[in-house]
Amino acid sequence: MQFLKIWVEKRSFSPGPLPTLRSIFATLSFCAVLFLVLPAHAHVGSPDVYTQGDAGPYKLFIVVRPPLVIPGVAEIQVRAQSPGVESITAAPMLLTGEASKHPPVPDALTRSQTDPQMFTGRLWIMATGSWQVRFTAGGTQGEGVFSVPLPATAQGTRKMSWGLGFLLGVLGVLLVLGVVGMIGAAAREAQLEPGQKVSPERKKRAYVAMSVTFVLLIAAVVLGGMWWRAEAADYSSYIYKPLIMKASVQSGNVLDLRLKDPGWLPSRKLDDFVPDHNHLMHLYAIRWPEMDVVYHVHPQQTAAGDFQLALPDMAAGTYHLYADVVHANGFPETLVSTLTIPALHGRPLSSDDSAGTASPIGSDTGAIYKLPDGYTMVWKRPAVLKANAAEDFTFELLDPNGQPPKDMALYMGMEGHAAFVKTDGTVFAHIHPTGTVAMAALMMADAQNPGPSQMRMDMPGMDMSGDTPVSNTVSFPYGFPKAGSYRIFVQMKHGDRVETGTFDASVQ
Ligand SMILES: [Cu+2]
Repeated sequence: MQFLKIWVEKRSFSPGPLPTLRSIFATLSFCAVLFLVLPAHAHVGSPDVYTQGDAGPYKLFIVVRPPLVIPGVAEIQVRAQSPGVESITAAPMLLTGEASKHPPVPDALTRSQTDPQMFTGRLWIMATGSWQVRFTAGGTQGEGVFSVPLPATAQGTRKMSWGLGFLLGVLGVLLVLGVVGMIGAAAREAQLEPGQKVSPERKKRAYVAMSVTFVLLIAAVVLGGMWWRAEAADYSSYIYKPLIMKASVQSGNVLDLRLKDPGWLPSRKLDDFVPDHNHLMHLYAIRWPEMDVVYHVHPQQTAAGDFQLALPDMAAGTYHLYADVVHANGFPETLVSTLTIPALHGRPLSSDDSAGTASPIGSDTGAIYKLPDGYTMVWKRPAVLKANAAEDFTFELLDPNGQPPKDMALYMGMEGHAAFVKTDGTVFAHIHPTGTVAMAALMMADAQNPGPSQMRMDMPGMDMSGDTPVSNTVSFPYGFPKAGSYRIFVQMKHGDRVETGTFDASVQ
């Protein structure tokens, strides 16, 4: 199991030579008010984990909102979708390595007074790395366990607001002047009897004391500023930076994707990817800005940090590329690039590769999407879509007679795949019936759970056996990270054909 190396980096807040100052810095950084949001790992701009799965006999819908800074507090919401759940506990631990074998004492989640199916809690995540949260549900049908992978990284630096900075600045100046004044008064008058006059000698002594104090205080402020900036620079080197991906088309219409590490955790590698639902890399190419052509293809690794793909026929234009990979420790990343190409005549689509076309964004596609072969895909669309609200996005595929197709099939082991993409390009999330978690990471977490594997035939939308008939309805647990316009690409398979439905969503 040597390849299952962990990366956990002790952050600068771990005990160091200046524990007190460091803890003050940590506290201040939590208290600051504004923050900058930078790219999030696993998906783009969509760090929250939405997932559903079975803890033994109980079906759970889980939302984990990771902290913006590490160490930090992850917010947890669990909705029990089965009756009989009486208690849920949660324990954070690493996904791989020795530490994953020694779970900490779990925290009990709080059951809502008004909604007994709802449980909430908060968990400290102490270090950057590939984590999991192990949920144990207890109730009338006994106990069950479900573990959720949680990639934890510092995603940004909190910035102090102008108002708070100004207020603290004024208070600081008052503090310096106050101390100088007090030292001056002490040197001048402390040893005088009441009513005695101050001699010129004492006045002189007071001026000297005040000058020395002022110089010392200014030196302290300057040195403190230098220390603060050094700490901030040290911390910012731990803020997550995705691998850089450079895309080019080589002779023979071969797409070449070259990965480069911009520097982040020294332990991140370019050659430790593991397959996630059959492939090392899942690449979505979306024509931009129209978002009217989408490819879901699977480049092959040709060397460490190099992926290649013989391109299919492609329409001319600029494409946004989103490539999902998973490291050996279960840490997923989405790599982003753009590519501008003339019309290409390539190979026919084969294997798990698929493509779809739609009308350009701006013309709402509605809730019923008519596919070119007479089939339709229907979105059971809620009346209102709200940012950060956990939702089951449910889609149904119907044949030209409006009936469930008789030849429904799994597409890469699952009932469906969906990509949620914000029209301004700031959000991309590749989702499955199990939610936002990477399948490879979910399987690693599941393998460690006590008792029988939860990765069974009734895992939402998954069937490894191929025996059970595949449903023509698929649900994706997800929540839009912010308000705005999104396009959702949904893929389902019948026979040999992968259907790509396109839906537009306006989120409040
Ligand atoms: Cu997928």
